[in-house]
Amino acid sequence: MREDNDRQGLVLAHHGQTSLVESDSGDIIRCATRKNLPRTVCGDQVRWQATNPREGIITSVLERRTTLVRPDDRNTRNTRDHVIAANIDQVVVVIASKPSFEHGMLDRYLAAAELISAAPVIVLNKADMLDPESRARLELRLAVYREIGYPLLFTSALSKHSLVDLHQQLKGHTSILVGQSGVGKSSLAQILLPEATIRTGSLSQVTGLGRHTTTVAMLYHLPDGGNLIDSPGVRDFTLGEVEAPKLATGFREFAPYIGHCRFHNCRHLSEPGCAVQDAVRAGAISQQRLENYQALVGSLSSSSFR
Ligand SMILES: Nc1nc2c(ncn2[C@@H]2O[C@H](COP(=O)(O)OP(=O)(O)OP(=O)(O)O)[C@@H](O)[C@H]2O)c(=O)[nH]1
Ligand SMILES: [Mg+2]
Ligand SMILES: [Zn+2]
Repeated sequence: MREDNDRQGLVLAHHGQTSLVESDSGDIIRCATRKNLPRTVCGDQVRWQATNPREGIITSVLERRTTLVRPDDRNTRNTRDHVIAANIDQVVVVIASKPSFEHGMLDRYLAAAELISAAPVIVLNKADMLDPESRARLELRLAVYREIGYPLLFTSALSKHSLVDLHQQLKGHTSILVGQSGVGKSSLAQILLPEATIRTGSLSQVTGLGRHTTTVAMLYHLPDGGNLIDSPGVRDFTLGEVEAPKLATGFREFAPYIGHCRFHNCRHLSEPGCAVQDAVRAGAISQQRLENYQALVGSLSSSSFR
């Protein structure tokens, strides 16, 4: 419902009942949300009305071009999916040698980005901690992603110079930094956004893991154009309910083979005449990527496959 004194705004962050809205004139306004509206998220375009000079109320949320969603743990009673951010066009998956990463989670993030048609970028941060040998090992482990066309950047928050390519990659886009807690998302954001004050936190000495320092996703404007969203780290990232044929489109190198399997509803698990499995045998698709895809199919409830 559009009202005459409504103004346009951009949600920079959402916390509790309050959204931080940037007005069309660049002011930051604390806004409540009118009842019966969906919960606003970082990156939402909204219409709002002032209630006093620094406060207002959101009256409508404009249609979202994309949403990055993290489904809630199915083992808990809370089954509501959690929208992390809206209107993003690039997903920057940050990984590090410490805390270490596993390919399954990386592939789940990449698939999630593909499924919302956001461009994935892989950033291996804390490159300063790698000796030449471990760097070479990591390059080899990650080579498959370069081969299938994903930008793969090695960065270090200790060296501004190492961020030149990332800086270029972010220009003009609305990107979100995602990944495990403690990999250095906020540290990278702080260098890219020298005007901002962004909290970072050390790893736990006991577990070697991050301490979940960032608690809400926050959108910042990049000095050279574009937006960067710093998001809270996760322990794990799972995909929501996706049907197998759709899930396969989250693995971009499968594309030339999809539609060439013997069975039109092939799930590329162990069906005979599967073109994707043939491509793995022929060395055109990495075995590990197929296995990660298959693990994902297995982890989603059977009811979601039709
Ligand atoms: N050596 C080194 N340490 C880094 C680098 N980037 C971040 N760190 C350190 O790693 C720790 C975690 O950094 P954060 O930027 O808070 O990590 P985060 O990914 O934002 O973590 P959450 O907000 O919990 O998700 C801090 O102690 C940083 O100083 C890097 O490139 N090299
Ligand atoms: Mg952080
Ligand atoms: Zn198949």
